[in-house]
Amino acid sequence: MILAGGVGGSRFVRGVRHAHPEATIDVIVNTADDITLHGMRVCPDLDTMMYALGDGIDPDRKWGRNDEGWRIMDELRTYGVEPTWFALGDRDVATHIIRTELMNAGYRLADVTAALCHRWLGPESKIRILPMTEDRVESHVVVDDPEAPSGRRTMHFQEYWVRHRAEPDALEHLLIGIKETSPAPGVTESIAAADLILIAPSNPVVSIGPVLAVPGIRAAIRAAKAPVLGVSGIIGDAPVLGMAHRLLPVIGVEVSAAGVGRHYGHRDSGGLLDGWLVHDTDAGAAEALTAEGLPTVATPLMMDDPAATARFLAVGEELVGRRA
Ligand code: FO1
Repeated sequence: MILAGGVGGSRFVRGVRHAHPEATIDVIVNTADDITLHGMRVCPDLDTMMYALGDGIDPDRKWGRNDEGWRIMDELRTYGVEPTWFALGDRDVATHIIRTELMNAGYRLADVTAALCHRWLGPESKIRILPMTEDRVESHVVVDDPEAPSGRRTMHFQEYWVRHRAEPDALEHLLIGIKETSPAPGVTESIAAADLILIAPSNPVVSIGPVLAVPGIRAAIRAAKAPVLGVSGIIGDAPVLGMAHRLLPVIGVEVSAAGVGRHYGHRDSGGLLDGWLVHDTDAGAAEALTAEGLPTVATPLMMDDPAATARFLAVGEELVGRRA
């Protein structure tokens, strides 16, 4: 069982699949990045996971469909319809239309996701992609805005991330609606039944943070019989992918592998982890965290290909006492 966001998460899942070709793998995916645009429900992390595992992802952008066209966006732009800063490709739009239609017809997001995955992963797939919740929850970011009456402005995470490229300093990260959410069907059952729980090297604030904030998920992980292994997405003082360094300070976490390891914490001291993997260059952090009681190993963490990911996963499994 894996907790994950989109780009880094899907790369990690491919490595886990490589390491365990026959295993049943449930992936619990962040949905707080989701957004409704042009009347369509868009679920970026679910789609990135689904397209990447189904070989339909654009290899350069790392989101959206490969062999994509942009005629719908061009047409919307010509009409002057906003937002034009969030690009929905023609092929990708088909996914959003189907999702929106099914949800409007009353189907739950988990069922819709399973239906979409039927195409991408096949009917016999042993990978199950589960949204963290069925309920609407959105990541918002608060920034300074001298022109706003309060001097601050709150915007959807996608506006902060895509439109503003995470450039303004984030003052706060809000998860709107999170308290009213509950885990999607299958999520807590999957956690309880897992024989290994993995926290992918995804953004700890906007990808893993929302999953853990769904009431019931954190407690289910703490109560699980399976060992919990986390993988740092921060190498040195920078994220391998994305812009986690722009948001970690907002939740008071140092931008380092040690900072994120302490943030997730050891299971015995109220945290989640039984083991933590950091990159080779963070050997000092591994020593410090191990001395503090969180078993940590430094090993090459680059996910250049699934085999490389599988290699560091084996190191982590050994650390938490589960051999492949
Ligand atoms: N990222 C961008 O940088 N620009 C875009 O226009 C954009 C559109 C988009 C459409 C569908 C989708 O599934 C993802 C998309 N992304 C885009 C990626 C997405 O904004 C983020 O990378 C994730 O939400 C962060 O995990």
